Amino acid sequence: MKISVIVPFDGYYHYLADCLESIKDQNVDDIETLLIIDQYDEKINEFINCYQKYINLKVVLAPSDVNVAVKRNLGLDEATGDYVYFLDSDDYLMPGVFSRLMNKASEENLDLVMGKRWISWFKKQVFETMGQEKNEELDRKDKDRDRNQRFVEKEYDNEENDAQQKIVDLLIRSRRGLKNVSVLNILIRKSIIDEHHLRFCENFLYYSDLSFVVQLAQYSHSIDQDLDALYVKRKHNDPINTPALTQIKDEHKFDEFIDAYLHAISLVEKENKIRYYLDSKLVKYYTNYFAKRIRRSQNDYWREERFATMCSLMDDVRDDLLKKMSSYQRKMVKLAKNRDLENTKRLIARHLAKSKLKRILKNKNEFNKYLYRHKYINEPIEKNWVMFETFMGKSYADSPKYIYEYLAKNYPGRYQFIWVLNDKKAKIPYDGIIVKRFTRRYAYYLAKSKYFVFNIRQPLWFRKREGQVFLETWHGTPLKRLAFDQEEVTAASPTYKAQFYRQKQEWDFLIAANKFSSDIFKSCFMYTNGQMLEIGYPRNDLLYAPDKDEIAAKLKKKLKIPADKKTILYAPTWRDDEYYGKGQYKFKLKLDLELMKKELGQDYVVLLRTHHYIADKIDVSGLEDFAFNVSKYDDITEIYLISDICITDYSSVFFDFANLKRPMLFYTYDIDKYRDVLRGFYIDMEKELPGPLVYTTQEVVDQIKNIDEMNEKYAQRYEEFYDRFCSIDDGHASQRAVEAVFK
Ligand code: C2G
Repeated sequence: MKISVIVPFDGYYHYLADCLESIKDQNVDDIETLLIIDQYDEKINEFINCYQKYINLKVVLAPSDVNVAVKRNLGLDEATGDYVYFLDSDDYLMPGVFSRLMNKASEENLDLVMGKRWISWFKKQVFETMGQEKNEELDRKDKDRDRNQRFVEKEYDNEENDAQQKIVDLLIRSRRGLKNVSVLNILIRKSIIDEHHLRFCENFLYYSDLSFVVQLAQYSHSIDQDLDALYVKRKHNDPINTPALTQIKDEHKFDEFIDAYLHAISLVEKENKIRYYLDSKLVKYYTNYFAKRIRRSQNDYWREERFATMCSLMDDVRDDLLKKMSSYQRKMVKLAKNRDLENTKRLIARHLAKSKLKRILKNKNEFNKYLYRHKYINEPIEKNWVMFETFMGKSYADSPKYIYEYLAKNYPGRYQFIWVLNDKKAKIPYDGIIVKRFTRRYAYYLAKSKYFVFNIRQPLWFRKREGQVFLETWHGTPLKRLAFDQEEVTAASPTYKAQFYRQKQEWDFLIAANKFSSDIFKSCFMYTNGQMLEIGYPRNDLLYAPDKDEIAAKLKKKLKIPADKKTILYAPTWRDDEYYGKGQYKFKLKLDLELMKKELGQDYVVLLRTHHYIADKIDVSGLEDFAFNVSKYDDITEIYLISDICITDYSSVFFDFANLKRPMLFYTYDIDKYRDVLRGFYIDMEKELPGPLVYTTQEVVDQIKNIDEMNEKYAQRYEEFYDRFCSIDDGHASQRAVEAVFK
């Protein structure tokens, strides 16, 4: 039994490797892969040459710039298998898909065998290393997940009628909305396609699957599903630069959607159950999605021509279908049949208000957002209010702290300061008002302050008003690839590129500590809208303070660190793929503290400092006189002052610590994964860092025991590193920031 796998290539090369690799991993002989491309170029040739060694890969050249439907049809023209299978070039398969589907098809002599679709943001390598448990958790959370389960568990008998019901259930009914009716991950008996001359409708760019699937449902006689045959449908996490078809915002999509629906229903009798489910999905589309457009769209087109179109479609909705709908849906259809726009608008407003109220009552933050949007934002902006936030209100630290102190000291009485701090008992100098993040007062100050000094991104629901000024300080010179420079986002918030794009547009000023950062920020944040302040880091001003030694001595005392011991700071960063949830990352200490104490305890103590994303607590019990957990201490810059040596990994910590010209080591036990799978770096760590990369605690110990040798070895590199990354810092960056922003 032979399968023809039809892969229309969409031009995004970095997805293609996973796709072809996953076909190779299937380890099934009788497969031909038809890759339909619209041009030969060097890159595609490379792929072809590489994969032709492993799989039976045939390339079909399509005319340039044709849509998916044309490409799939070309694939069908060339297919010689007993079954065909559609796989998109940006998706990939888990091992065993073909053998599972083929076994089922041949054992039960089926026309169609479906697998399961699993929606994921992650590339193959990451998805595979996440483990079954994590994937299942993601699957449960994913709203778009395949809902076939309940139909698979449903009992069907073998009567023709029931077989037909099962086909319609699995192919159409189980999909969320008409737009998700799809040919993907189905083994399709080729003779059905040939006998009925099935082809994709080439007029459609976005919705060509619908009528093809409707015809499959009509002409097939048997179907089954194997939920272990996993097809990973990849969401693109850069909808700005590499959008998937579903992410493209196109004014004509609606018209095509309606045309595709009309085409699909023209293929079936009015009484056919396929029509029933298509209509049921159309009513849901109208009442759930289209209704919002009637209410909210700036464009009257939705209330005029498009409303008229929907009304005429609602005329044909059958009464037996309406009986199964909710009362809101029934009323909507009735009003549409009467062409009553005014009452439709009222009904939608009531319906949306009700669901909003439910949301608000469930969650206090929602109410605060509501006040922000509907009340506070209409009040005047207070032109001397300045709002500061670092690390989501977790600490009084980083550049906003130093800018605040400079402003408060040098312009007494001129400004009203608001600090976002989640700890109500926090104490800060000068007379800043403290507000907790996402509270009602937070929403109030967010709407009315004139100035903002934040070191991470602003909340997604913030809308900068005319007259407000946003200074983004960011929080480190970039080592790890960021935002749009990241090929893939592996972290817990994969939508972050799309969010970033909108948020960075509100930044009037962005601080870069050095030229290296400003060059990178332009590309990684696509930051061209505001003003780059290449002025050094305000947070590093303290490292040049004339009284820094006294400050250090006081802090050492306050933290009860023995004055006669030297200190080793260990400040690692977080790992993108190891998390409990958004902003809640795992961390397992890989330094052997017992060994360090045994070998170095005579002269040194260790300060342990986890990144603010880390939810795990480090256990130092039994080693209290050697290891001090300083993770809760607000400002790491102050900690630098009391650290004689710094051990870090891929954290921007080292760019700042280098200002002190003290020794550094890089404990990079997982560098290959971090660099090659998770992030990628902007510099070559092996060649450019001002200290050794070490991989075991023993190596850490050895380097520290021979610290003079190490310093000598890296002296030249340290100088170069300092010149490149620290030379603007001189203790006056806060002043420069204030002069640029608060003119
Ligand atoms: N930090 C800290 N303790 C750590 C690690 C980091 O206090 N153990 C602080 C430092 O000020 C550091 C900042 O958090 O500069 C950012 O941390 P990174 O480890 O560099 O990671 P990330 O938050 O991903 O920011 O351009 C910089 C990047 O965005 C990195």
